[in-house]
Formats: sequence, structure tokens, C-alpha cells
Amino acid sequence: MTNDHNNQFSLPRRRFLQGMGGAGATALGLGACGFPSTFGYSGQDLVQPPVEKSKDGLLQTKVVAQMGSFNLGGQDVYLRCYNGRPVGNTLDFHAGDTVKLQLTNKLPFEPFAGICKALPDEANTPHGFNVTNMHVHGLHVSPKAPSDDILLAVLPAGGSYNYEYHIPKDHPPGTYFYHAHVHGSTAMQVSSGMSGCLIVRGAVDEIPEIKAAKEQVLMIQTQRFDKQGQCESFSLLNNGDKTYINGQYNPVIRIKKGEVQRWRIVNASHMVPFDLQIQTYRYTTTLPFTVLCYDGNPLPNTKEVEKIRMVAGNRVDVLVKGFDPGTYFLTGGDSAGTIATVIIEDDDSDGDMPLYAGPLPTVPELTPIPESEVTYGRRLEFGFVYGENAKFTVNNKPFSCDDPWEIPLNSVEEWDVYNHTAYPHPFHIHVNPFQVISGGGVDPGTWMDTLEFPPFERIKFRTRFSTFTGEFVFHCHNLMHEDMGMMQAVKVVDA
Ligand SMILES: [Cu+2]
Repeated sequence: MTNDHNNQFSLPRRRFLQGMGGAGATALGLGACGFPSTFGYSGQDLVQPPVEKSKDGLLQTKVVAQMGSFNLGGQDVYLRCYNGRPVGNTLDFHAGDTVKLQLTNKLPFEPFAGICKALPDEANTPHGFNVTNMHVHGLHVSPKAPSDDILLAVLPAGGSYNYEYHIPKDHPPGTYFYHAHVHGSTAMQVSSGMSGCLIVRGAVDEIPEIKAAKEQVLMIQTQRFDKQGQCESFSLLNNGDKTYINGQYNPVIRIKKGEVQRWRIVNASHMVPFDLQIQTYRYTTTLPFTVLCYDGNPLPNTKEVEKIRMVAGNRVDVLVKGFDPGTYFLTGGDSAGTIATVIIEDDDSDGDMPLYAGPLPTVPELTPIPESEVTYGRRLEFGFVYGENAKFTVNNKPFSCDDPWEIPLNSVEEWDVYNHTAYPHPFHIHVNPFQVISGGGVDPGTWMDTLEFPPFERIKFRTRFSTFTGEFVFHCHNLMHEDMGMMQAVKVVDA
């Protein structure tokens, strides 16, 4: 099941098989409900990941990074995961809350020199697959430990770290996600499923028509594994294969006639872009999405679209209404294009729910940035160095801990980024969202934290380095590229 649309480069074959006992392969040949799996139809209703909610302003949770045995799309697998499941628990809290997250690493032991101690070549070669840490993708929180510091490592075979995130009161309410982010093992771990949904609640959630909608989390992942159900080879990650939602292959999402649901969709793939569309077989009818938020950032007004493009790392909050009963398909996944089957049931017992369309509450942090506010402009370039030891670069250098760019707090910058390669490189920056000026396939003015970045194109955006000092990174969210060097640190300092 390999394809070539995302077969973006070939790597020297490296295999890391030592010490990996585990579940043997079971070629079932049958889908979970007895259909031959070649039909690509599992028939199971979509199951939500377990939800943990904040109480009195506090959410305390424990996340265990471990090897897990479970079944994915008919195959028994043995993969790196959180708490033994294909997808992490959903963490549901309000702007203004505190989240305390204890991460324990129970992956098998391996020696590790430290993220910043490896030699440059080693640092930018995939390695340390059992070393982990935590990143809260898109959250506007401090990058300093014990908050969102991705330069610290939690060592395998029992290491532990207590993260603490203080969510600002005016944090944009929407959908975010958490995932592993140790440079060298990010792609391996995220691909294998080490991610979970984050829900930040705020004013948007109080609009009556939105509040009334049943919520569904759609964590879309692209686990990769060999015939034994394991993934110990970095090059395996480059293959195309199935797309999963919440650890299920082609599950059924049911909507009653007249019902409105709110879907929180996360592209938690390590690299695959999705073009999501809900349509009937033969594409005769399409069910529109009403977009509330891109990357957790509420739009000024809802927007109705037929198709949603999501690169790895993007999230979208949408309303979906069941109009005409029938069977639809959520398409736009990887090699096997259907991600889910959507059944609109001929049952209007819950009545005709209004589909909200109109303005959404504004968030101060997302006030548009006029040119007059910009204090500094940068041009930068994403590149690729060919050769035996191929590297992905930012301004001609693969990642190093030694040269963070210093940026004074409260700077407002305009970045003009050029993709000087033949590969797409979804651009992602931590801590602060940015407002798109041009490029990236979104409307100018949209606030994002991850942006499509096609080959030989430019993206331009403005961003405020507000609220938080400390060191964090921007990088390519094709996490294979990140592990191979396409990352740069910035350090926001007191002015
Ligand atoms: Cu890239």
C-alpha cells in the first residue's frame, strides 16, 4: 500500500529493531464487522476518545507514553502511543484555566545524549525514538518550562515531567492538540499516534445554536506500520497508507435529519494533507461545512465551504447539518480516500435545529495587524541540501540549539518566507498565531498557526511576539522534515 503522491524523497534505509518484542502479526483479512477489509468499510460507529474536563479552573491529567497493543483497521499493531490507546484523551478546559499534565515515559530504554548535545549531523538525523516530551500545539502559553518547552526531553524507561500551562483568560476558543515534539523522534511518535485533542472553551461556545450542537472530535491520524504491525523504520513513515479517525478506519458518523453537529477536526498526521469533503457516492450531492475557527482562531463571521484543505497540524471547527437523509462519505484522506462514512438518518425526532450563520465573538489577540504596527521585517528561506546526509534547512542551516534568533518582547514582525525546494513544507510556529498577508491558500487576514507552503512559493504573515518571553521554535510540520533539520529557534527577550 505505497503510493507516490507524498513520496517526497528517498532515505537511506535505517532500521531500529533491537529490543522490540511485541505483538505478532495477525492478518485478519476481515474488517471488524465481517466485511472483507478490501471493501474498506469498518461499519463501526465513530467512538469519541475519553474526555477529561477541567473543574473549578483546573485540569489535572496523566499521560503515559508507552508501547501499546491494539487493532487498527483490521491489523493488530504494537506502536508508540499514549495510555495504551491509538489516540490520547481529549482535554477539555476553559480560557483562564490551568492545565497540569504529568507526562511519564514508559517507552523502552535507549541511551540519549540530549536534544542540544548531539553533534549537528546526529541532531538532524532521525534518532531517539523512545525519548519524548510534550507540545501543546497552537496554545498561546509560555514557552518556558514547566510550560510549553519543547527543548526538554523526558527519558525512556520511567522518566517523568510535570507540565503546567496557564491558559490566558482571553485565549482564542477553539480546537488545538497536544503531541510529542523531541527533535529526532517527532515524526515517528506523532505518526504512531502520540497526540490528543485540546479544547479551549470561550465565548464562541456560548452562542445558543452552537452550544446546542452535539460535539464530535475527529482526530485524523496516519499510523504507519509494517506487516508485523510495528514501526521502527523512519523510511516507513514516508509511505502512503490508510487514514484513521480516533483510531478507527472508516467509521460511521451518524447525524439525524435536521440535526446540527459541531466537529472539531484535527489533522494529527505527521505529514499528509487532507482535502475534506462530505459527498454522496459519485459526488452528486455535497454537504457543506460552516466554519467557525481555523487553527482554533474564531473567524469574524462564519463561512460556508464545500471543501476544507488541512495540512498536517491544522485544525478546524465546523458545524455540519443533516439535510437530506442518505449515505455520504467524508473523503480526502491518504491513499484510501474515504476517511469516514456519514449517515444522515431519516429520523427528525430532535426537530429542525437552526444552523448558525453570522458574526462570532471577537478575541483581542486576533485584532488585525496593520502595516503601521509592524516593527521589523524578515525574509527567510526553507531549503534542502542534497547528498548522502540529506538535510532540510532554514536559511541554509539545519536545526541547532546554538543560534536562536533574539526577538524583543512586543515586537510585531512581518515574515516573508520562500520555499526554495520542490517539496511542500507546512509552516508552523509555536506560542503566537500569525495573520496571513498572502499565500498559503487561505483568505488574506486569516489567523493561523500552521500554513500550507507549496514548493517554490512564498507565504507572508504578520505576528505579535506578545505576552511571553522565552525560547521556542518554528518548523516544517512535515515532521520528517523537522527531524531532518527544518526547524529554527527564536528567543523572545525583555525589550
Ligand atoms: Cu517540510
